Amino acid sequence: MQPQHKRLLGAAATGLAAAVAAHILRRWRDRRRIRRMTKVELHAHLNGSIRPATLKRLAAERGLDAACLDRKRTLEVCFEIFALIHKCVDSLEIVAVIAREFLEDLRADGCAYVELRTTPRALQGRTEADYVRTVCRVLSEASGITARLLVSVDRSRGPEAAAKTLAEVAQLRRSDATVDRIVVGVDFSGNPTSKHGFDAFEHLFREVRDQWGLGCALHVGETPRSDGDSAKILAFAREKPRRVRFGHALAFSDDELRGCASLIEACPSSNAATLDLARLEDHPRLWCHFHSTGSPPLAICTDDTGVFGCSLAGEYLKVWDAFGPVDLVRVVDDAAAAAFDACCGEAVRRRRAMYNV
Ligand code: 6MZ
Repeated sequence: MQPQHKRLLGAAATGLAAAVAAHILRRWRDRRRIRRMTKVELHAHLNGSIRPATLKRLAAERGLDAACLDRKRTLEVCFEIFALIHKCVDSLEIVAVIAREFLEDLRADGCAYVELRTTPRALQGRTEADYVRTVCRVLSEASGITARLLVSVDRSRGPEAAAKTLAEVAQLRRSDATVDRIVVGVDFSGNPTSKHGFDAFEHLFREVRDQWGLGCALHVGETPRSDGDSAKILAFAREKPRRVRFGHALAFSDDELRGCASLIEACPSSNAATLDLARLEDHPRLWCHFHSTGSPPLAICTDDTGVFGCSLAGEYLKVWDAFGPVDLVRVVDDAAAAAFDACCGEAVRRRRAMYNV
């Protein structure tokens, strides 16, 4: 090879190496910034957020078969895992432990404000009201993070059970100042293939929204249903969009969602698993949000860290890898604006001022 060719080749190799190094450095800096940035979590189910190590330990202590944990996460498998978790989380002491551990994990991930949701259960002779009181105490004692509660209505338990739970919560809100401060909304969740449609629960959500003045976080369009359920949820939300957020809302176009809800709670790992997506780039709601204008605001959420093996910072990184560069600070601001407690904005400002991210 001619000396001048050797020199050219050397210069090209040096240039390429410098470009690769700059790319790696930029990527490392982006990832570090996203990990540390101030975040908001609006869609996380308490029992689904159990630490995997805690779940494995509890299952082993109780001699329970945990084989479902090794299976690919379809919607069906997720609900088998919830059944296992519910067998393991069999006392209010354990409920308190998993709540504290999850708050710790969120704080480490840069979360300034969380709305945790859970379905009250009567455990070991204690009532559903005791369950709500316990969770509210733990959330009110959290430090370095502001935590609020959404009471979950599990559609598969049916409307009578939901009415009974909400009557107890209404009573508690009147008699317990901590519960009154911490409970900021009601969630509609549970197996989306359940026979119970939203119409059986609508009067309860109307009461929560109009008489209690609280927010409604409604799971909708997580999986297709043939009974017009989604249309009823969308119509309910359209009446007072600022009081309603949607969980998942995977099956709709931007046009269908317009004017319906203040925000969509997107859960990347959970949605990718239940939709069986090969790549997050194909997530229908995230795709619309980042590729079209006029798409409703969305929040990046975890859903069930214990079931999907994800984390809040990890979900932000996945979105960045699939759609970046995108404005993640705006995503957090949108989430803060749609929080059911206005104190979220202050929690976000405080953390940003303290950590400068
Ligand atoms: C619908 C879900 C869910 O309430 O015992 N839950 N409901 N779709 C999902 N997507 C995967 N993930 C969790 O937490 C577990 C309960 O949350 C609801 C289910 O009712 C599940 O049993 P809690 O704290």
